[in-house]
Amino acid sequence: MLQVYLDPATINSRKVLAGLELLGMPYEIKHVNYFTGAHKQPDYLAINPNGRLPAAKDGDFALWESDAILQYAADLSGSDKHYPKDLRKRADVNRWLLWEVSAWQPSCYTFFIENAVKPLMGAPPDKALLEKEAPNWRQLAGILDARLAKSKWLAGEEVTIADIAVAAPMHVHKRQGLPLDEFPNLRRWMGEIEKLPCWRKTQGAVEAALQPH
Ligand SMILES: N[C@@H](CCC(=O)N[C@@H](CS)C(=O)NCC(=O)O)C(=O)O
Repeated sequence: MLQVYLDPATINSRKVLAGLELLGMPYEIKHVNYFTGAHKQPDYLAINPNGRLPAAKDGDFALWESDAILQYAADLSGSDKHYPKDLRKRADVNRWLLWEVSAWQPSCYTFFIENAVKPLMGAPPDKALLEKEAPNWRQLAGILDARLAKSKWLAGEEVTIADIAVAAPMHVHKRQGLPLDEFPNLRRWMGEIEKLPCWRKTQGAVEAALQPH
């Protein structure tokens, strides 16, 4: 069984948890406490030398990068529905995964740290940083909004691992202070994500992990 090393509070951990649930892949959670810095300790660094969450192990095979974990799990599960095998459909999903990790996640991450994590640790958000990031976030959200005007899910009429990966960076969007209401298609899609059993099932762990530390 896949072992996943994570803290459900974090964006990329939530992504892996919800993705595995979507795929119906069994997994065992090894909790690594983000707030106490357990991801910087030698035992975790031996699995992921980046000292970042999450990571996974399948037997003696260790894997890090959350989207790579999702792709691996999807291929293990053989799900054509959630990770299509058709060349163009798969390229479309892969495109959103790469965009998420290179552009979308770094932007959402600023709002996550400043508005969701820092208050839990008794630190004030950096307002100047948030203001600086806001136009970039709006530009990226506009790209998603335009795409989501055309179909129910990011890659068409089926929910794929791309939807989970792109939703994860805004998984606590209210706490993050993200202006979703300015983007009706994005707002509609996030509502659909929040109704998915895989999302709902992993929400409790997120809320529990986001208590004051
Ligand atoms: N590209 C990596 C990013 C991993 C990452 O940045 N994880 C965050 C939590 S969401 C983390 O562990 N941050 C701790 C740190 O940077 O020290 C992935 O997708 O797995």
